[in-house]
Amino acid sequence: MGHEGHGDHAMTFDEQGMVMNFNTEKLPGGCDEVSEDVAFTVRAGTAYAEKFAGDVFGMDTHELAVKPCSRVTVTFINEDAVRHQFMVHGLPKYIYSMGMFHIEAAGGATKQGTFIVPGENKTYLLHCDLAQHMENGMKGQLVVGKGSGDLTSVPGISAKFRADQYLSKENQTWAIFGGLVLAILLLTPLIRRWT
Ligand SMILES: [Cu+2]
Repeated sequence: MGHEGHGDHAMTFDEQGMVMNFNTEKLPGGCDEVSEDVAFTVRAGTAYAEKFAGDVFGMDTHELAVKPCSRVTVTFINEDAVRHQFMVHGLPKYIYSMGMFHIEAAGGATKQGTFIVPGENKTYLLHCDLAQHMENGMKGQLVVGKGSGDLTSVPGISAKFRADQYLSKENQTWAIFGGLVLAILLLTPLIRRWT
């Protein structure tokens, strides 16, 4: 089952899942050689979401940090019954089609893939792209070198971006009321001028 290749869509797939844009050889910009080989195990499972209020899906780690030009091997273990993905975005498109590296594991499956990161300091989005999985906890970041700043809404790393996460019902009511008062104050001089 499956096939391997070194074309534009380097990809393996079988009933356990798939790995897309794996790259063990092509050097991205800013790299004369692979700086080091690093290996991570990333586990996906609802159990890892329990410590983050409101999250449904989880990963046992939400941040991976590597040196520029590292060759990164990820073993992605899916402990849930549903499918999950380990997807990195923003990689150079001349090596990685659509700028991404992508592992997908069926329920209960383990898949492994390798890619080489560029030479610049940058923080890359990593997530599961299945509907609502990122919003419900499957978001992380890959920090290369010094990175380029934390992403928003990364569990355990940065604050939730959506305002409704920290505005209670009561506060929302006051916010709307405040907005109305402000609108009246601003409009009153205009109305006076017209009448
Ligand atoms: Cu998922």
